[in-house]
Amino acid sequence: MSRSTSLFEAAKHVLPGGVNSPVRAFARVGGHPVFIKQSHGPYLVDVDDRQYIDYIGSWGPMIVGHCHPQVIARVHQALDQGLSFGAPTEIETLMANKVCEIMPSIEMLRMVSSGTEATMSAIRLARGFTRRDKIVKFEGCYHGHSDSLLVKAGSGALTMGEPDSLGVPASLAQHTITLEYNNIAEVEALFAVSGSQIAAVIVEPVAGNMGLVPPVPGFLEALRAECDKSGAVLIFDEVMTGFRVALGGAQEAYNIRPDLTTLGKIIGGGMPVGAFGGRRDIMSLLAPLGGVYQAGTLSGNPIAMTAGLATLELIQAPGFYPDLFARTTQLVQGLQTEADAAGIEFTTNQAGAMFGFFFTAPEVRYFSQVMNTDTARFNAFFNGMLAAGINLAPSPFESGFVSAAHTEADIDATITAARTVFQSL
Ligand code: HOZ
Repeated sequence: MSRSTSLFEAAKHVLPGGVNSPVRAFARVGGHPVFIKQSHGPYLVDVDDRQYIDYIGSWGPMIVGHCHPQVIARVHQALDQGLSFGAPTEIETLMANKVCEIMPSIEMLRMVSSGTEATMSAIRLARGFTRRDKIVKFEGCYHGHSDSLLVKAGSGALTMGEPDSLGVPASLAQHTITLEYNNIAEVEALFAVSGSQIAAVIVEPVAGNMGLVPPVPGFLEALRAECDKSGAVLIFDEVMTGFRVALGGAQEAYNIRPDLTTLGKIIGGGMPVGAFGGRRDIMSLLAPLGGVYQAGTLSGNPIAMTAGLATLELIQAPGFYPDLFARTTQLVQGLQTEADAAGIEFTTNQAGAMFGFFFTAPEVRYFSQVMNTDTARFNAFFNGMLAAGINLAPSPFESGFVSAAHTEADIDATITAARTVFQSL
């Protein structure tokens, strides 16, 4: 029995499903998760001393690669000063200034400890600002696990086959209206009837929790226009796409200015961090300035701020994004070529340094298409790649992430492994 297998058995006695986040349990793909003991650059090493080329990147944060020496050195320095003070520190302002500089739609920022906190708080703020209750989200988009947002959700919720969670009061879920992602007509029809009741539209501007699905031309523009007309707050959930699909996130890549933005992952450089920010008039309603309450013991934690700020400084290096995006394109094109050569129905999506792939022929733009892909084939591909030392997300409903540490040789090795696996399907 491998050490991973025995650790998983032990974990199941004390952790529900043996994990602290459902998708890690491999329920969707079968088999047992590998337990990781260390990482470096683009690689993970498991407890049985097997090395993997990693395309999860801790689900997005590790954009400069694992254990980047500059990030680690800065964190070591910060550790010597103390782990947490529960009082303001200078680095929180440095971080806020850096984010406002990179994303000009953000005029003020509040740091929190996770993406879920960021989206939950942004929704409360939008409701407080508009004095309205209803929110709009899109099927298959995932905005963390707060009650209002765990309705027809993506990511782990889809993995478990339960897009609606037990425990969410129906009286609360009724305020969440769910529309089809990329369906402009549906958005316009809803706002024509109910626009004046809607507090906020929250969207992953590039959907990353039903696989990767980019917005069709005009979709994000339509959201902006309808929010402008109705007075609803447009929230871009850029927890995944922030600093990932462009330095300035999807709002830069697609040139749409949201009212509020939620962030996580890269902004923490691998530490538990989230943030939300945006228009000064909206953010000014947040306690202690205004009547919308939000707080957190570890918010703005100095170690997390240090790891995040070090990462944000590294990604501003000239040439960082062109190289990263070229590597991602090399990967998706290589996978497509090998699938075609093996006669497998397969399609890929890419947004900057994020990618997705689906076992189906047509281009994927809608949630219903995602749900009609060949997930049995995905499972076989995933397990074949894992056996070959390639770590992909263990679900067809997640995205992949490339880091600046991935070399051309790493991508070539991945494509070579995929050739053999495709031929075996
Ligand atoms: N829900 C996140 C992925 N979309 C995080 C999964 C995890 O960390 O296990």
